[in-house]
Amino acid sequence: MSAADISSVREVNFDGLVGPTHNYSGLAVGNVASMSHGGLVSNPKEGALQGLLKMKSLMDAGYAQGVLPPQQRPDIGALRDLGFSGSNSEVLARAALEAPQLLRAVCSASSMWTANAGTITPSIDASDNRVHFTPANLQSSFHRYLEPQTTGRVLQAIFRDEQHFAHHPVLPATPAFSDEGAANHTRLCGEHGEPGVHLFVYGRQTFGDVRSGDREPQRYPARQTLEASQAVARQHGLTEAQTVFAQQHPDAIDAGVFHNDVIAVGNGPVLLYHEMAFLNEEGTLDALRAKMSTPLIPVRVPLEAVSMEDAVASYLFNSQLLSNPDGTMTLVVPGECQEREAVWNTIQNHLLAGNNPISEVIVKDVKQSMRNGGGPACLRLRVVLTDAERAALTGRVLLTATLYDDLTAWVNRHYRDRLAPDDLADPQLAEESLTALDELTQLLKIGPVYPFQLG
Ligand code: SUG
Repeated sequence: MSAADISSVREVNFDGLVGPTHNYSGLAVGNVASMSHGGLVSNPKEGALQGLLKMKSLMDAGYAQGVLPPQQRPDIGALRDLGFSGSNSEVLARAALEAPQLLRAVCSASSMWTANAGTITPSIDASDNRVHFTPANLQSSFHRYLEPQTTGRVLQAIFRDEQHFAHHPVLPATPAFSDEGAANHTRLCGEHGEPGVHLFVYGRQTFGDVRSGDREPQRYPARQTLEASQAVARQHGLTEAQTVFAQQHPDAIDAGVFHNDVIAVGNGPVLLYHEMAFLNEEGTLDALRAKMSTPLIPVRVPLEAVSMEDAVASYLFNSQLLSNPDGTMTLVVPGECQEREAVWNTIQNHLLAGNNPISEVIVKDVKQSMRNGGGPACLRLRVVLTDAERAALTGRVLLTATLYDDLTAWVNRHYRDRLAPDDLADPQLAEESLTALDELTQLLKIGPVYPFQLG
């Protein structure tokens, strides 16, 4: 690629829209926020508007912003597969009575966290010069296992042009290949248009050498396996020289770090991470240094500056780290970082004042999502695209002022501002959700991506 081509390459952050059934059901084991907020009343309208505002302000600041639709919930088809029958209202009523935990699972709006939608390899790193996609199987939890089929359809609808985009199958949805997508994958490079090294972080290993028990988490599940990460790298044609596989620190998982993006974030040559992120910190950095063609800029936050409790509660590391044209970087942090003194001090005195490209901090309120354990970085899927690839996208998915206005009006028209766990069996909610998504597919011009079931 010529210098001009390299600079035409941009990272597009595709944020997931918060769906109309966004609620607090405490479904995610090992995710402290989700577990502790189960049972609260949610505000789906506020959640969706908070997400849209985040997208709008980043677009206004000059960053390329995309949007991905939510999935159809409640997933009545999943309840039918589990033996509930009758009309849609009957299915919902029976599930509410006989298996309320299943009803809650099929109502989760978890597809908003698009960092778990899949793993993406930019064309610059692929031998066939196409962008590669693998939807994550999310088999660790039932409510998220319901996502990959529709995720695959959405990705294939938007990234449809076969000349530019290649889609791979979801990995086998079994514990050995447990995959949670880009939340455990970081691409390190010079500029986005230069070749990158792919850091895959996993929590456990299934085959091969048996690891001693104390090197795996004891309290909470490890959601990513080495075997899954290796399979994704293989699908995308990434070579040994382009990949580093590192084990996440098991103590971090046990402290509530259920994805690597809760304890580390990378962008360009910068890797911002907490001391407890990797089991073998030095080995991981050395492996990256050996493979990268540009010097790695590690920004390490020690335990004495930010405790694990502060890291998990504030989601400091679930920030978006964005490149600016002048070579500096902007860190987009959730509002919760301001509420913890140690975290805020670290941002001011260590990150901003330190010898690294981070020169600005933007604070965003995504509280509705945060209460379910989803910060700014969970809400976005990064796709590095050339000019030609951006031009080849299908649908109206790159945010503009008009699309923002349309989406905001759409949310205001269709979303409730109050949803309690007991409301989930309301057949009216299912109808509202369906009507909203039907309209959304027309608004985004992405064609039929939902397996719509009407009553
Ligand atoms: O998988 N929460 C999600 C949060 C995902 C955050 N993503 C990243 N770190 N990239 C999860 O734990 C809670 C849903 C509920 O309880 O309804 C939930 O699934």
